[in-house]
Amino acid sequence: MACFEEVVKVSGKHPKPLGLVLQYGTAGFREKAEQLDHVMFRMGLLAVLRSKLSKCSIGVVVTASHNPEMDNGVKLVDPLGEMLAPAWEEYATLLANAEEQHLKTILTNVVEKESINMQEAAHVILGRDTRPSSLKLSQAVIDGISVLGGSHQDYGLVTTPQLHYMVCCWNTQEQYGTATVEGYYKKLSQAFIALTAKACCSPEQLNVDGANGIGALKLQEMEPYLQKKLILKLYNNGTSGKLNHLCGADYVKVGQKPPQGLDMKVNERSCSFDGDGDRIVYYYADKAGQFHLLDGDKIATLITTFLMELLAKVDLDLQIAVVQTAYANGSSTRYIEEVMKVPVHCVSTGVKHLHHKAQEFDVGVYFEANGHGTVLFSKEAEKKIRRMVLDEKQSKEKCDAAKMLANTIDLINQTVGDAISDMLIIEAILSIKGFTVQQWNSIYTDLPNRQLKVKVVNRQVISTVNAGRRAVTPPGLQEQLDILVKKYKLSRAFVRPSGTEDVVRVYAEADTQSNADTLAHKVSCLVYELAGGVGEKPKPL
Ligand code: G16
Repeated sequence: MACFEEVVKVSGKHPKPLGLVLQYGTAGFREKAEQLDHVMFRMGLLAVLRSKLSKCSIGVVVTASHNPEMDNGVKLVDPLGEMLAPAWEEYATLLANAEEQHLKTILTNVVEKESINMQEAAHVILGRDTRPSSLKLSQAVIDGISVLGGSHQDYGLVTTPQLHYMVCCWNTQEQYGTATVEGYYKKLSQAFIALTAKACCSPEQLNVDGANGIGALKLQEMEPYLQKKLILKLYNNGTSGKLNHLCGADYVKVGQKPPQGLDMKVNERSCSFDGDGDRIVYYYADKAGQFHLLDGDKIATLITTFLMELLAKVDLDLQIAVVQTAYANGSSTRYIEEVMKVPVHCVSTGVKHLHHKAQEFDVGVYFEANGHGTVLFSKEAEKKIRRMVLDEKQSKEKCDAAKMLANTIDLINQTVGDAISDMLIIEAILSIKGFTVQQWNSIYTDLPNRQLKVKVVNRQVISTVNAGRRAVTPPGLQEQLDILVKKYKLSRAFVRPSGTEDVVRVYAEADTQSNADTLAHKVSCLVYELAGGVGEKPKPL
């Protein structure tokens, strides 16, 4: 194909480091920023092909989210704001790893396999996080888009979920919302104000740790639209600290401790965003100084409780379900299934898997324990709810409940987990129910747990089945892990290779914190010994 000759020429400006092999992982490519220029260029190319095929705008986000500042990454966003289709993840990996001389062949194969009409127009929507490397890398994406004749709209600095929202707005002719950052602020803040109009109490100040990232910038921009209906105190806003360093949702969740730089008074509720604003966790410290974390599982439980109450009132026969991953605390799963009587489904780590599963229900609530999640309403469910709002024959109670559900639908970013949107829905629920963060926390008690990371030579030597809960390789690992787990009460543990960092993740829970810590440490040692650990052997906690 003639246009690919030009691609090969321009590709010379974005050379692939010889022998570098990367994989489209849990959330796209993640690597040290200096290794990614060629990947960005090639993802620009791929986005154009995907856009030609779908006849829709395709999104590209330059971010490495929770990873350290020196990393970067890229992921493609499909027409309705969802994650890229799995078959295309494979194309992305092939394209990223192709040596220069094979680039043309790989592109031609994709075009032929997918029967892409190269005469179609292509449009790509671009956004990036605040990493110092992101601007230059997004320019490489634009080079890729341009060389294949695609047009683009660069939204510049936006949170990842804002970019997902824009893609959905573009492809629904703005039925989902206005495709501007202001449109996003207006849509969410109007829904928040309407939803909380009859709230029984106005909540006290909320501390927000912005992870020194884009979420902090965007929350500051949004604040005026909230018309003082929510009082926020922003910390780690990026003016001095480093992105995700000693702060942010991942630091708080994994370390089970508050971020640095946040002044937390006794019992005051606080929350942390991650580096690209798609995750959120809440927490507080009690009088005794004990830290209490309200993670994605607690968020899912709060939101599901609220939705169940409204769904019971509207009585529309809508099926609700919760989707979690192996990291979900055992107590949360038990509470949702046994006390709330809501079905729970467990899928592999990665929002793409949760999102997909949640689409099967009228109302699908999905949250990873790390605070990444949202709620999906099927088109049919949304229609029924909106119809009830306008139906004058219905009782006032039904109508009011339907209105609250409709406002909830508008407040939730249904394209992907969104820290800002999730924060607003949580704050709305707390004020409508008159709940303190302590009351929310007491819905159920988490089983003590610990997450650790182990460095190995090649993390792909560990492969897993059953949504990441059982390791099939290396031989013997799972059997020995099972023996360890049996030694502790209420215990569970698993290992899996991370899809975003060069580590193996270890998760353990047990009846006491000390047992969870010991189990996690012993499992880490197993991984170190059987999966080729590098550096020092894991030390006890
Ligand atoms: C990404 C994904 C999440 C996933 C997390 C960790 O989060 O979007 O779904 O839970 O990585 O994945 P892994 O354990 O495979 O490293 P983020 O916030 O970094 O985009």
